[in-house]
Amino acid sequence: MAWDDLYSAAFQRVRERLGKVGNVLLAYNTNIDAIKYIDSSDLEARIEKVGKEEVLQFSEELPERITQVQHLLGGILWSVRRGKAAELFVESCPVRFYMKRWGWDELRMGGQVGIMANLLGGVYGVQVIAHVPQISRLQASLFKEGPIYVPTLENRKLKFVHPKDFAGDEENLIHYIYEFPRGFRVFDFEAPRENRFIANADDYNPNLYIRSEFSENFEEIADRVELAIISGLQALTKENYSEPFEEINRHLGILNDREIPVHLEFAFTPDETVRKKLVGILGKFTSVGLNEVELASIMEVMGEKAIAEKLLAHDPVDPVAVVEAMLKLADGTGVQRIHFHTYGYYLALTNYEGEQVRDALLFAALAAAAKAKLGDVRNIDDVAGAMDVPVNEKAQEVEDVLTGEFGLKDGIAQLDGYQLAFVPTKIVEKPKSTVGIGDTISSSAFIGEFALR
Ligand code: 8BR
Ligand code: 8BR
Ligand code: GLC
Repeated sequence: MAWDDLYSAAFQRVRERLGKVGNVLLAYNTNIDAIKYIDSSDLEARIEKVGKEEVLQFSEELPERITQVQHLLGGILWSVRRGKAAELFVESCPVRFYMKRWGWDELRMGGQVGIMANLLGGVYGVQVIAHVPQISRLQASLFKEGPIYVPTLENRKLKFVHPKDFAGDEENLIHYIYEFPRGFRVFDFEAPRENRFIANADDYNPNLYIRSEFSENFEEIADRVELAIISGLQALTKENYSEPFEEINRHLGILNDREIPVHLEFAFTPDETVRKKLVGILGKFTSVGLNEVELASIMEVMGEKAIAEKLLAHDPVDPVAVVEAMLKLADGTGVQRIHFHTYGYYLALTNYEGEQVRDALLFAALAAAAKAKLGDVRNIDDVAGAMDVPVNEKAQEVEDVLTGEFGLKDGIAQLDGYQLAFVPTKIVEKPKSTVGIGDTISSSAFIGEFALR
């Protein structure tokens, strides 16, 4: 069948059944994204002012965290030069103040939880319970209308309210997102791809702060949900991970006891100790979502250096290397579903069969194209509108390879003990922004699959 036909059939089916998806728990990271579309002469002037040589040095090698303006500008330049995303924690108050004065063009919902809550609750109409570490008035105002709830205590009784109805005004957790388009020029550098650099001025999410309403009532919260998506573990370090990991393990135990499928949105985890620990607990998750850099970084800590290198060597990413890596990860951890996404195509390896896996990926690709095009998906018609975006041409060679290697047909192949699902994605030529597309893809596919079951 032609991909366009598969796309429209999948969209219709998922749309009709979204109402059947039960409550979804989303934990743990929510923040405010202050998005600045950077201007090249402004950036050049700022770099000259604080010392070009030093800034250039940090654009060769990222500092571990931001303690001076040179780190901030160097980090932005690091991302521009490679067309790669990166995120660093801002420790210094003067740098936080510098960013505040530099300003932003747009305030948007941020963090995997916040972005997914607005998409699932605000667009798909699925009930969600979200963990929001700090509910400031600004943070609350960024939630869409819809069945989005946070737990609160009233006379020591647990209640669920929309974040806008949460009484109290807590801190603003701001992440400054510096976005640039493909071809963006600074000095002699030119961005090979659109992307962003994130400067994280937030003391809660990086430490995986968990609210007491959540930790003290987790059983009761788990009793109310049918699915869970976990994220936000990526910023932990070997210094601070052990306490949050204990709590997360407790939560996973409670969810596992109730047989609630749990998805982990992996996200780039720079600390190797934490990454290893994450791989170690992956078997407690039903599903995991990741991109090529994240998969390669996992292969590295699993001692598979050669596969890691292969994953980063080609554009589009070599699908045979991806399948090899996914099989290693599935066999090594017992995770039942691995959803891989990259520029141009997605793959899902599952230890169960069915076309719903592929159809959910198609639905996710439409949501991703809508997000890329508009920056924010406002309603389900925006997702339908993405049908007009053309299917990525480069994906044909990927499909041919998979057909030759594994006998792929209509995007589905059988491997020993697993099913492989493939879809070519729709690529928006000039995306509005890049932040949050990965979250849109993973949550739409996970929820879409359950809608179709
Ligand atoms: P994309 O360009 O496809 O978005 O992927 C780049 C990857 O590099 C992302 O997964 C990004 O998060 C990751 N990355 C690298 Br490399 N260094 C990083 C860092 N210091 N902090 C966060 N992410 C980083
Ligand atoms: P990560 O941030 O987790 O890497 O997710 C980004 C994903 O967004 C990519 O894997 C790619 O599939 C998708 N994407 C990007 Br980046 N740019 C896109 C575009 N212009 N149109 C559609 N999807 C895009
Ligand atoms: C990370 C960032 C957050 C951003 C999100 C998008 O969680 O910290 O600012 O909104 O990624 O995926």
